[in-house]
Amino acid sequence: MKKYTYHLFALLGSALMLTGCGNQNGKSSSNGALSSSAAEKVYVAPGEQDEYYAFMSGGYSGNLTVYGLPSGRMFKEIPVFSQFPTSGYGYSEETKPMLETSFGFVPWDDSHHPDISQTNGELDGRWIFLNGNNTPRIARISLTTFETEEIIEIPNSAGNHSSSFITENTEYVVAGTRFSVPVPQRDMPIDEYKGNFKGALSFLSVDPEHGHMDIKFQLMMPGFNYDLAHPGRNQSHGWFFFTTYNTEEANSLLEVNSSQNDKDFIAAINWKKIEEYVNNGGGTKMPANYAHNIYDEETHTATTTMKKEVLTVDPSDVPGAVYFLPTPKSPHGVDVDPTGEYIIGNGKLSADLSVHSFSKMIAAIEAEKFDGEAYGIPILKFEDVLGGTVKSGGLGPLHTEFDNNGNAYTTYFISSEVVKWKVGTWEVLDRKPTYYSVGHLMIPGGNSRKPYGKYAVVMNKITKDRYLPTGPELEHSAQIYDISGDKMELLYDFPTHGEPHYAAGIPADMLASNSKKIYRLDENKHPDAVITPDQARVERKGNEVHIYMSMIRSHFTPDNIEGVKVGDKVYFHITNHEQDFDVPHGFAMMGQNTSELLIMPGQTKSSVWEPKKVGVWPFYCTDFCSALHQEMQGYIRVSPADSNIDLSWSLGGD
Ligand code: K7E
Ligand code: CUA
Repeated sequence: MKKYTYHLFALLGSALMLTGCGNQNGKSSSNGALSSSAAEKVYVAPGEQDEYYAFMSGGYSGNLTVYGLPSGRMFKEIPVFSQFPTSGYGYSEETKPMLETSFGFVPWDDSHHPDISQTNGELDGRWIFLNGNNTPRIARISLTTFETEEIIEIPNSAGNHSSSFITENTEYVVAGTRFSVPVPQRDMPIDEYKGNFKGALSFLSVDPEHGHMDIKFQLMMPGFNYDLAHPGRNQSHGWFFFTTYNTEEANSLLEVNSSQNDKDFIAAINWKKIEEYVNNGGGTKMPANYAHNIYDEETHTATTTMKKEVLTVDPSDVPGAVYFLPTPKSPHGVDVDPTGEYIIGNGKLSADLSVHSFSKMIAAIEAEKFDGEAYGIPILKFEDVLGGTVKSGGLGPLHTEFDNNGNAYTTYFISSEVVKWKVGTWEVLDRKPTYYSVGHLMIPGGNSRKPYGKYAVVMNKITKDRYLPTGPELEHSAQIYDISGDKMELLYDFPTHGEPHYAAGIPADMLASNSKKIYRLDENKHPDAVITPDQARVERKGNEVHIYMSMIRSHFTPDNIEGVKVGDKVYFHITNHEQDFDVPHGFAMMGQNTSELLIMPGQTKSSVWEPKKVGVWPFYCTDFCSALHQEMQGYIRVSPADSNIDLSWSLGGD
């Protein structure tokens, strides 16, 4: 109670300080002088649940975090591209293949842009996709298990940043390269970049039933940097828009050399046209080598397939498929409004936002009004495609999202604010500071046909004084605004994990009821599962020892094992026999060069241990599972390599 009162005071204080007045809605509070409308709006009482899920990318954590809105409470960190000892992801034998690439095992990445699957341009809550920037990969995460189910590597790509955005019916998830590179990769002088490097924009088809991804084609674009992307929707469905910078094709000191041109481009890609071309046998198959990793929910096991070929398309072979829209000045984000008519280029070195009109673009294309070409790709005239300009007075626009009332919200990194403006009249309606230096913002459904415009969350790059200091390294900070009224109202600050770039939000009721509770033991198809008591055993195969073990409150079967020798490779295959929601058990072996495993009810996981020292070594359960959790333990006796002690084990009771 004391804590709660303190919390309210703190909220009240910050709300007063930042908005300048307390009860701006005139909504009288039941708690008298102690509460503010801001505090009430984010307060989710004990036992109550949030209205929205928010999925935030982890940036350099490589993962995805799940938050509740409006409370800002973090529910889960979903490991995606990084090994994660909390669950054993990337450490267990079943999940190690998820992190395989053509470079071998890469247990980390830099994740920026989550995007939730859509049907008819509306969120459908099946999957969420996430990009790995560094070693180009796209992941698909199930929104029933909240686990990573698939990761596909993107060949010919480097800095997979204009990713992972999806089309209106999740036909494709798109992966665009940030860095152009030699294609195929080869040993060549860097100063021969211009004209020789290529920028691959990959379109990955998504199987509508299982979500499995496959690279349908790669469009081999000129050697620019492809920064961000968004799909067309409604009338512009069938098109995809990518921002570019460094159209100068500079290869050093880009800070200066890539800002020479007054305008860079937004590339407009008619993917339907290219799809048709490819379906009719167009494109060139190119040798490639990339990993496709799929996690099977029935066997709880991932497998890696190395793929050897990719279909490439030269844009000049498909007339009418690609155009360039001049956009000032080194644009970063590109965002499409819910109607699909307006394409907003956020020129990070300009003060104004240039809004392109899709219908004007089509008219200019039909009239063939071009202003030259670049590498055979027609350039449209800036004035012909300009739908409007937002003169906001802000500096450094990065990203825009939309509400369901025809308003847009743009973040300004340099002036550290979020600006609300009217789509169509370009009139600035409101502006609020952010703390500090905002990157993306997120409105649930705010990049779909159907935004849920109640809250906006901004994700900031700099934290400084927002929280108690924690040494030089601070977590990043997000702010949540109520955007349901005419003016935005700052409600709350909350720390985020890693560096969230973009995020995706969805109404809680679209996911909560589908969330999986347990894995059914009778559906467990793991080849090493222990389903019946007689399957608990230990087997030696040469110098491999396989321990088939079950776990239930509060013991392991078997628990004591003898006959293991130094130099053996010991595999633990462990099945959790619980069939109750939220009763995981853990497993940790002393001296093992991996992490613990956290095993969900009905699930089987394996880990490997190479004992290096003679002795009797304990293992134990890492998750406090019952009053007798501390009793959930066992021993393994490790004998010298040349010992002749037979394998034996106890099944309890002896
Ligand atoms: Cu602007 Cu990677 Cu989308 Cu960071 S990106 S903010
Ligand atoms: Cu099982 Cu603790």
